[in-house]
Amino acid sequence: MKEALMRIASQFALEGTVRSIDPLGGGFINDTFIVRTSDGAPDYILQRKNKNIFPDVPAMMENIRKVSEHIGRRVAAEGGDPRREAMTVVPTRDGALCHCDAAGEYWAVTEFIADTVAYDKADSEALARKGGEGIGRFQALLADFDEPLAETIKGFHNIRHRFAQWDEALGRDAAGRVKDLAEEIGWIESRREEMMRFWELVEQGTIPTRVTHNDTKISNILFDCTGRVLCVIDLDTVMNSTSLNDFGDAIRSYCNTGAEDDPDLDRVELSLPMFRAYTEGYLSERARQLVPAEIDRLAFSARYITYEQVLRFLMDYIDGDTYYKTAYADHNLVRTRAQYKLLQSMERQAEAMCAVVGELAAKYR
Ligand code: GN1
Ligand code: MG
Repeated sequence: MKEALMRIASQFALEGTVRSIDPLGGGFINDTFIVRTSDGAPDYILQRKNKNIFPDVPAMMENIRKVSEHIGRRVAAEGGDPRREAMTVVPTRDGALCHCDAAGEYWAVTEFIADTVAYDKADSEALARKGGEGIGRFQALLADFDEPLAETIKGFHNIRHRFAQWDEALGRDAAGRVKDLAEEIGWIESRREEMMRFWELVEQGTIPTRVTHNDTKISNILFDCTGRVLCVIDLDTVMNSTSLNDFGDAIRSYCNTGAEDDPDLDRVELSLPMFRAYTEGYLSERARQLVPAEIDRLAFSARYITYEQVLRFLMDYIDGDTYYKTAYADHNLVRTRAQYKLLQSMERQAEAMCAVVGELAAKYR
């Protein structure tokens, strides 16, 4: 393994001499390694990209390069350090953005940003506010990005596309589980129209399409040692969609008082103080650039993304657990129920969430 990794690393235009390569983090999708070098050169992140999830890795890397270079230029223009406040994609010695090995696996390298702090969970309002500022700033830095981006996962947060997959999954009933899921399937079907109405606003252009990150959990933000947001990482799913999805997915992960897969549903609620904190951070960076149609649906977007997550977990359960890694037999069903509990909590607090958005949007306009 070690030698194989060394051989792969040697394909890339790294500075210095490679000292060691070790596994890093516990991502669900890619395999990640840290490459340590000597001679004062930077260290690097080496990743095997999951080609089952990302069918076109070169196109994905091209997205990441374009977006990172754009952020880097904006940071430099503001007097910041693009090597710390933006990702840097390191090409292969032939100038390609990824390397395909003999087994057909795709590898890519970015510079490691040293002396940073990252969090697994947003456990305070102060941190939630900073996370909101981080994603708000990320979107703001990309507001003038006008190059085409590849759609690396088709219809990722497009509920019309998800319903087409859903209908197929129900028809296939690959694992023979549909007969036991009448109640859970009803959760999806009873909200189908409401969700389509939101998505039609995106399709009609009433809600604009922008550059979106699509995985806005707190662990994808690097902070510096003083606690300042430095850089948003994990750009694998950068695409064009509505910024509301990035907001909604952050709320889904930051504001849940329980775990995403909490077996104890009493622990799962939407925390309104955390919602306020994230929203305040986000709108402090973004309120002036959003159109009224976006502000008006900001609170709803949290329900939209949480609903989509219920659908995706349940669909994977129906398919026989082929997409998400699972830790035990009914994991996807437990995740489905926990996310549904969160959705219900958001529905109950919908009015209060809208009031928070209204108040903070007025404050930062
Ligand atoms: C996947 O593995 P992770 O946490 O980066 C998924 C997200 C889901 C999330 C649910 C490419 O992300 O969309 O919200 O699991 N990413 C992909 O935990 O499908
Ligand atoms: Mg991710």
